[in-house]
Amino acid sequence: MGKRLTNTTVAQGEDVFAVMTTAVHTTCPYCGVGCGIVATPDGNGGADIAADHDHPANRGRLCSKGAALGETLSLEDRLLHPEIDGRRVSWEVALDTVATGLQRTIDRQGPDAVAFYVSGQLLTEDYYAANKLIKGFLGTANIDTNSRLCMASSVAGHKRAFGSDTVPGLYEDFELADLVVLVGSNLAWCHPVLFQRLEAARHKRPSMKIVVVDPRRTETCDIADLHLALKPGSDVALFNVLLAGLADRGIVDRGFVERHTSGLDAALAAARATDGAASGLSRADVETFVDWFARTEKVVTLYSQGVNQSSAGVDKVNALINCHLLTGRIGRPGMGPFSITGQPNAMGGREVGALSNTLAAHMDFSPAAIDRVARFWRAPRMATRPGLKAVELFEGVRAGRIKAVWIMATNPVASLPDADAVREALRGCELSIVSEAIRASDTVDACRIRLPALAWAEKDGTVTNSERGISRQRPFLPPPGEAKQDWWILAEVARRLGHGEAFAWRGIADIFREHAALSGFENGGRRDFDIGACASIDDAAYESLQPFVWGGGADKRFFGDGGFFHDDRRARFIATTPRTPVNAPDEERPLILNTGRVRDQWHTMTRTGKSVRLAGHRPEPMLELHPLDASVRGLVDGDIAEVSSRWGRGVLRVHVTDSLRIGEAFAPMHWTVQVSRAGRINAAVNPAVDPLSGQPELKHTPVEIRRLDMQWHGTILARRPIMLPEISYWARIRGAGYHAYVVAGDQPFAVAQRTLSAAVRTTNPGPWLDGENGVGAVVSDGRVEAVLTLGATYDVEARDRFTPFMALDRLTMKQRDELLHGGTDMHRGGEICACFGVSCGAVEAAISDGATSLATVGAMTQAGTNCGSCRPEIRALLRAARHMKVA
Ligand SMILES: Nc1nc2c(c(=O)[nH]1)N[C@H]1C(S)=C(S)[C@@H](COP(=O)(O)OP(=O)(O)OC[C@H]3O[C@@H](n4cnc5c(=O)[nH]c(N)nc54)[C@H](O)[C@@H]3O)O[C@H]1N2
Ligand SMILES: Nc1nc2c(c(=O)[nH]1)N[C@H]1C(S)=C(S)[C@@H](COP(=O)(O)OP(=O)(O)OC[C@H]3O[C@@H](n4cnc5c(=O)[nH]c(N)nc54)[C@H](O)[C@@H]3O)O[C@H]1N2
Ligand code: SF4
Ligand SMILES: [Mo]
Repeated sequence: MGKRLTNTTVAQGEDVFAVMTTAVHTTCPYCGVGCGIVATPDGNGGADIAADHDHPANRGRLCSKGAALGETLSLEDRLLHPEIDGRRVSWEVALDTVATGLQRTIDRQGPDAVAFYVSGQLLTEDYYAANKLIKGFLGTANIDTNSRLCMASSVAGHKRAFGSDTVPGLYEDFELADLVVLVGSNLAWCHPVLFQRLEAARHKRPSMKIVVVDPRRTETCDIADLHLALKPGSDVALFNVLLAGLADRGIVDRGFVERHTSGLDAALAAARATDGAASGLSRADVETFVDWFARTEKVVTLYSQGVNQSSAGVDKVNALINCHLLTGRIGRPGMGPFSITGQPNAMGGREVGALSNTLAAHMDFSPAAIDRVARFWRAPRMATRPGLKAVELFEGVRAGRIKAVWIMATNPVASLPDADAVREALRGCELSIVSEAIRASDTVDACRIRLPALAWAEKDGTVTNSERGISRQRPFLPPPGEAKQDWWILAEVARRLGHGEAFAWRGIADIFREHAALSGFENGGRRDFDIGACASIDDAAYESLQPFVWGGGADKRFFGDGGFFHDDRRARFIATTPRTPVNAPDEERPLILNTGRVRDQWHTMTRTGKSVRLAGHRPEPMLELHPLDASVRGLVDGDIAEVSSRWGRGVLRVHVTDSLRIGEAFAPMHWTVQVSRAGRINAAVNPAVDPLSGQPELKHTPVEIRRLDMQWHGTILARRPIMLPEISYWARIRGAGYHAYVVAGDQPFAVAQRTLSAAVRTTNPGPWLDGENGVGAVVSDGRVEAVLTLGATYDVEARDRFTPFMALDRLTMKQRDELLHGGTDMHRGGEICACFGVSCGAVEAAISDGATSLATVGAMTQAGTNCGSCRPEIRALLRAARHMKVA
């Protein structure tokens, strides 16, 4: 359990902790599923975290990340006071500096020299405040959100098809469907609770079919009846073939098409002209897919970043929506296209209009809407045209067109493509401001003015999940240090700029009511988003607000009977033509780098990176490669390799796997400079964008990969952090009461031994003991302070072998000998179950002792019996064991 260190400015903190011990119903701060959580503070700065059994999104379920939230609450890494140029300042000074800086920039260069870069991890009320300030009062729409990297293509695709950015369906549609098509979604790892719901539904109704469309064989494929490992980027070709195939078989809902749509002929002509071979799939597999789709009325097509993060992202979205329009399978139980959102409040961001090309309350920059919003806000300086999109926004900063940039709740130096250029842009910017919860991140390091923000456990407001469900996030811990909620910071700056009246909210409920009122303002059913009824709720009703889904008819779905939001109320078929990605592989860079997520880390690891139990699943930044691509490059599992592109490079640990297609590599997006020297893969990632949505092509970068010759590999476990010398590769891993480092380098072995042991001893003093096989340790008063092991090859199990010793307060002589001989064998194979800390080795042992199912493995080891996120991996081990037996 994470403990809060109280500090001087939380003088009253002890008392506050003492009163805050009742259970609070709140919402998970991670993914867009939006699970309900019950948090019970322990009176000591920590809290017990449990699933909310009554929340409609999860009904008692949580995934490994949600279940580990209690481990992320400690304050040691938090930004607790405002800072300017590394010096602590008062809020007065910080806010005055921000306000005068923004004003001076606007006076000299005009409002377009100012930009905000915000996030789907802001609460709706914070998000609303940021958008109102810049678009209504500073006079520019240069506000974009990290959701540009996440679902901008879906927004654009929805608008083209429906005339509005509407997600038509509900989560229960996955359970009601007879065919679920998952396109570019690793649901098992990225939306685990929905995956569990899907799994449970299919268990109940085994006739239900699941198709996964993803170039990689992911854990999600574990429950797939058909995995279509298409060529990356070729989704439009596949869905065009589907559209033509459906039309040819006469699977057309003529009534729906005639009454509610237009544009079918052009779309069908484009589909018929498509070369199906472009997807690289076998004819038979495509035929099966078309057949199943044709034969099944209840189809849901769920899609995510494999669709959105593409230079053809919007076309991919429309190509798949076309198939649902043709068959009239939309907005009815168990049917429809479903864009699953990533962040907890990606949908709230859409509602407040925080993309640079949208206005508040699902409005656009049409003259009527600009006028309407300006009147509602009584805005003195309304933005009148769209602003810059994320990638261009930071190009603007780098080129000096933008002189002042304010970043809130996102880490662009790690998460934007061509990330070195982003860092350079921020370092060269006159006025770089960051509102952040933590003290050290790649972005915080690059910004001059740092404003401490409240984090999940402390902040108050609402979020909207992927099914349009609005839930409250409620504080259950007192505000630490001088940290403030984002809306307050914005309102204080607004007041200093002379707009006090428009930002004179007394509290969070005031903002929510204003946001709700705007959604209903002059709406009359012309805009999908209308929660105008909430404009009059009182503070008590806001406080006790229960989760609710906005919009749709009685059954909460949109478009089952037409009613689209184009002026003629018809949906549009969009003619889509496959095209090759903007930057294609060539001789120099023949491989395609795909990037994405792993099960137990969240984005740039500022929170999940604090959890010991989440550290075990994927401890290092792994570069996955197909065996053939590895062997021609002389690479084997565990090697260190450099990935290089036109934009930059990364250095990662190689993992060879046939779950990838030949010619492709995969790297996780999570590692930053804080946790790995060169694991920050976005330094290499392609900044090309979709021409309509501006969403970057994060899944498709031409790269070359080469083996780096390492003279030595090593592992360090140390109670206190180490300042490592310059070496080729390192990654830091969280342990219980210690820090672990895996290291590798190209200097001579003896040099490494000397410099690394010196680095260890600088912060972990005590008597040094030399062991065997390259092991050395600092053991003081019988307790291990640090242990270092170096060898010529990568020893993947070293960390597991030494971990048990760090839990001991005093070593026996036997344990000391064991340590110096190279550790113990208890934890072989890394962790599989984060909830109970069960290793792969332990699961394999249970299997060889006779476990044959999830249930028996669970009974013998506890693995998989809590959150269930590891069940696909346990099943894979069971399958592997069965294959071994057969073979
Ligand atoms: N554990 C965890 N969960 C998360 C997050 C996290 O950081 N960690 N982040 C959240 C956020 S913000 C988001 S946006 C979601 C993302 O959730 P997902 O979109 O499910 O996750 P990704 O791993 O980014 O990408 C999904 C898949 O797209 C595939 N793909 C790549 N190229 C193509 C292609 O051309 N076509 C197709 N069809 N597929 C392709 C990749 O191989 C990958 O398996 O996850 C959310 N949930
Ligand atoms: N290569 C590659 N890159 C990607 C992706 C990919 O698939 N591949 N996916 C993209 C996607 S979909 C996304 S969503 C982005 C995510 O990328 P980011 O948004 O950059 O990632 P996070 O680590 O979630 O950053 C959130 C930051 O906000 C801080 N924070 C948390 N709560 C608060 C708060 O209440 N207020 C303030 N002010 N700060 C807070 C956290 O400490 C953290 O530093 O990454 C994108 N980048
Ligand atoms: S699925 Fe996991 S990460 Fe997503 S909201 Fe639920 S508990 Fe949080
Ligand atoms: Mo995302």
